[in-house]
Amino acid sequence: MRHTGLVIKFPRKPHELLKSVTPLDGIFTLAHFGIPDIDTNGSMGGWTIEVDGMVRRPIRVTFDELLRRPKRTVVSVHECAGNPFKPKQAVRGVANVAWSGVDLGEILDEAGIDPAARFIWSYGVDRGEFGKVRSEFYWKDLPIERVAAGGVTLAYEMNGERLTLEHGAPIRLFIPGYYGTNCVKWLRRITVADRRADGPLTTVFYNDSPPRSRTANRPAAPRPVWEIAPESMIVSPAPDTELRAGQPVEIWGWAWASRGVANVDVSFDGGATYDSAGLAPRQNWSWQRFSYNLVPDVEGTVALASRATDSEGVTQPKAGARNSIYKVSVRVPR
Ligand SMILES: Nc1nc2c(c(=O)[nH]1)N[C@H]1C(S)=C(S)[C@@H](COP(=O)(O)O)O[C@H]1N2
Ligand SMILES: [Mo]
Repeated sequence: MRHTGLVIKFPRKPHELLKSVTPLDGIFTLAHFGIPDIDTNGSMGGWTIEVDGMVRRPIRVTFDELLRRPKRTVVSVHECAGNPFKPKQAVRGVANVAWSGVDLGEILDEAGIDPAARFIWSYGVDRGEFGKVRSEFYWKDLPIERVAAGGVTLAYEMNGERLTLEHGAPIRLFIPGYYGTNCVKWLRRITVADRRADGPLTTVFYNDSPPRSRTANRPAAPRPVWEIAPESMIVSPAPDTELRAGQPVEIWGWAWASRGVANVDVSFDGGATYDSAGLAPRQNWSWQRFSYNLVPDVEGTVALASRATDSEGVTQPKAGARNSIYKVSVRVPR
């Protein structure tokens, strides 16, 4: 390993995420065991990905072969679920990225999936200790239906540039609508299985406790940290901006959710009351711009907040969740 131990490059602040597609130098990075020692100066053309498990015909694809296949691009939100030991903490490590590569579904079709298969496991080459648990690989899973729904990519480009080592060169998995933790970097192997992956990253870490139920006589199963919950962020005005009473100002930001955002509400009293904002439709799996024209009519400190609701009516909690409502306080001097 080139750097061992947890590597974190912190995300930009919400008010710095001004562009719809986040420039590469503004994208956060996370690696649990460090950055593996891969020679990215060479061509890496011989890097192979094994496809095995419940398939008719196990195959291996080299990086060179992937480059010759049809290139697909998907613009999608990329969000870190945050510290697995603090699942209720909102970290807001998020970016919007154009991912290019080969559709995983096309590769799996060639291998031929056994009808009894239910999950896709993916392995990175990195290994090490995280949270006092040793892992032989970074390995994760996703339900097979998610691949069928489209957009799941063996990605080798971000924003039209070859992947850098920290982001998973030469190839990583990208699953639009799923938290970053599932998007395995330095991808080496795809295994088709009939059960969830059995490594620490899918059993010990990254499972949310089930919602409490007083009626169930059996504890509900924990929920894998897969789909991105509805979330929104005010980009402008930035915290502590001085607004002028009577002067119109645009409150705008980004909203996203695995299923797409249906509406965004904005509050000027710290979340006590809300008014509906304008919302752009979703393109691809991208985040969506919301906007509200405010004419400040009170003086003092104003707590702005935004709240996204997805297409099934699920909305952001006030506090105590990774997708808690984000507030920005601004000043209206007298
Ligand atoms: N192989 C491997 N893949 C990984 C990780 C890792 O530690 N090892 N971390 C995951 C987590 S938690 C996140 S949030 C994303 C971060 O991707 P990025 O560094 O390209 O932004 O990678 C994911 N894929
Ligand atoms: Mo993450």
